[in-house]
Amino acid sequence: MKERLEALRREALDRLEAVADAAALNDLRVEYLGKKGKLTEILRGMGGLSAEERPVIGQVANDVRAAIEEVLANKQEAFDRAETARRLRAETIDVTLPGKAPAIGSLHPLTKVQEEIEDIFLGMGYQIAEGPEVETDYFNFEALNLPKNHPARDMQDSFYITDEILLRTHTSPVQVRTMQAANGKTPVKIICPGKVYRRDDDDATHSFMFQQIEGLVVGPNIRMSDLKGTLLQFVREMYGPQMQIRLRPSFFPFTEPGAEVDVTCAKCGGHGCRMCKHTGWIEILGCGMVHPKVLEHGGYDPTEVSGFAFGMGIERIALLKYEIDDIRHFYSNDLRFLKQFAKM
Ligand code: 2NL
Repeated sequence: MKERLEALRREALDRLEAVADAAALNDLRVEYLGKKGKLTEILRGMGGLSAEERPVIGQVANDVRAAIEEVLANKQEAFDRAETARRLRAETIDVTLPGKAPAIGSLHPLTKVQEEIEDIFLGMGYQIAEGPEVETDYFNFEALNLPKNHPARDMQDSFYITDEILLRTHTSPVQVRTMQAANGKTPVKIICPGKVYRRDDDDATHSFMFQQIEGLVVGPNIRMSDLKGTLLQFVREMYGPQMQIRLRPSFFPFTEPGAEVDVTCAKCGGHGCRMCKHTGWIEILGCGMVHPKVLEHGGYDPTEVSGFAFGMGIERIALLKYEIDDIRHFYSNDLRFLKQFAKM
């Protein structure tokens, strides 16, 4: 039995010496040391040994097992080391390679123009006020001196939700809400940016939704000259110090008097061109002195305070600033269009 054990040791060690990979190593472990392995098979014959022989053979068997286990462990460690080295080589990254730049988005051109306008008025001491896009008939029309049956209130022109609730058609309701919240105190000096909705058919210059900024100043002795000076300052900061404005009489139900404001045509510098239809002027906004009835709805006594207001479409300001020919570019989300504003 001792000879069989020694032969087993030699055979096992020889084969372990030649083993090629970790899988083959494991096969040998099972073949020699496993529960149904060759060593166990030999030891099964120990029952037939005498009491003196048994510990001697037992000692040999343990030596053989230990010898095989030691070589198995050494081989296993060598294979593990080789595998780790192979993986490290395979997973090497060249940290000196140029990286892939992440795609960085940019603000929408309308957002940029809105922020630019906001900054100009913040610089003149205005506060920004916002309010709901779903409005009541009272705040959107009634309080702005557009009584029931006024043609501008035609159901066909607005998005009504119920008889009394609609999508706001201008940001003016925010201004009425702000006046009421001020509780008769002055000054009120705000701009109101936001989305407004009108039931227009979309074309190059109209959209059912557009973004408006309105301004409102209420206080004692607020005059038309304050309005004019404010708008001139705004236009020069927005378009350049050489710009001029002119006011033409106009009508809005919520102003008295009302006016439309033209600015020097940026394309020809006022000399006349196709863009300004050879007038030298481009219309950019509407304005006026706040109508006494609107002041009353705001909680003021129109014999004690006065106010001016103005309103502009952000799309129109942006179209002129960037010489864009169609308002629909702003809403189509074509990256070829939007990317042109990324670095501006
Ligand atoms: C335009 C013209 C305008 C106003 C808006 C206003 C608001 C109050 C009282 C009086 Cl609370 N007026 N807003 C005045 C004149 C013109 O907007 O072209 N918008 C796109």
